[in-house]
Amino acid sequence: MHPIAEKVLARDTRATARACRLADDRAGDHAAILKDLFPHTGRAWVLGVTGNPGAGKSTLTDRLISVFRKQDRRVAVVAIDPTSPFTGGAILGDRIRMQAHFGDPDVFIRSLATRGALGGLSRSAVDIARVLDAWGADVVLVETVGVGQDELEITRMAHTTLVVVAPGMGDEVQAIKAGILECADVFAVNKADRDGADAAVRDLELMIALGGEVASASGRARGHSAAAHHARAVAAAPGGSPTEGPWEPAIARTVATRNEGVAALVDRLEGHRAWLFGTEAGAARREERLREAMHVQLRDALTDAAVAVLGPALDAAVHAVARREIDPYTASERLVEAFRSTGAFTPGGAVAVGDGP
Ligand SMILES: Nc1nc2c(ncn2[C@@H]2O[C@H](COP(=O)(O)OP(=O)(O)OP(=O)(O)O)[C@@H](O)[C@H]2O)c(=O)[nH]1
Ligand SMILES: [Mg+2]
Repeated sequence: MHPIAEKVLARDTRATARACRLADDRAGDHAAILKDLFPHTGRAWVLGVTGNPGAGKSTLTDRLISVFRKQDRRVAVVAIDPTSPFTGGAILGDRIRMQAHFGDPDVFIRSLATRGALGGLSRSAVDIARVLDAWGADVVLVETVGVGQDELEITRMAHTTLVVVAPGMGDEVQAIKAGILECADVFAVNKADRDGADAAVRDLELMIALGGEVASASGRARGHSAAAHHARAVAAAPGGSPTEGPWEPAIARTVATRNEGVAALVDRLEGHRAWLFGTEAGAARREERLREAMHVQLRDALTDAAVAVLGPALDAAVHAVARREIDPYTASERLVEAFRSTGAFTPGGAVAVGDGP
């Protein structure tokens, strides 16, 4: 086993930070380390926390850390700095807001800057969450701003996605626009000490109801049905056993700064976890997510392999398309043909993964 992987499993903080950095940079032995760690992952509950800049994600995350620590769970936080004009100082802000937990050996906080490369951020976040899972985190909180493509990919990797909404910020509308409903398992209407919280809750309830109807109409019952309501009520009940049926997003009101509503929020989150891990519908959801993740992994791996093999041919194709000598569709088809003919791609052999025939 790679020495860094060994140290991560021994809960060495410095080696864990190092492994995170290597995974983020895709540098050094990152692939070997991740492969060695993978068999030791799968225990952690990955909880995504997303929402608009300033909605209160970090303040709420800090409260959640406290709740989980009281339950003697190990907590890891991946705070993603989008380096956007709105949140230029997010890393510093996050550090300040979570500093109470910095000396705690059972809390690991890691900030992650956005990479330029397409999909780089979500790739890094997935890998770092795996490192922290192997480190022994019971809960991995992934805080990410907003609703861009990267963020949507990150919410797909989370088991449970918490969307933090603050009243009067236009969040609600934003949420609908970005299709965040697809990803939201629980909404926190934070800053409930401010005007507009009731309206935000109503908007979300309406949105969830409409989302359910649209989904039912298209055959993917995600329901506003009585059964779904029942499932939600039972699943969200503390100590109650989850019931089969689709998950309907739950809503909690919080005032993160005053630590109000946090227990109820945790109940909703735990309700989703119970549903995800305790029902057939939840198992189906997990398999669907895993399949999506495999597709992304495969796409990346295939692209890397093809680019490595086709380098000059790819450049030539780009130039030819730019000069309108060939259309991009035909060019892509020819590149795929060329890649196949190199033998780098051998359908029979290359897919022989797992138990075999
Ligand atoms: N009134 C009120 N203010 C809050 C509440 N929660 C957070 N805030 C304040 O809102 C501001 C932003 O909080 P953060 O927790 O940094 O928000 P964030 O979503 O993490 O922000 P970014 O990471 O920059 O996107 C801070 O000044 C908090 O003190 C709340 O429930 N009520
Ligand atoms: Mg923050």
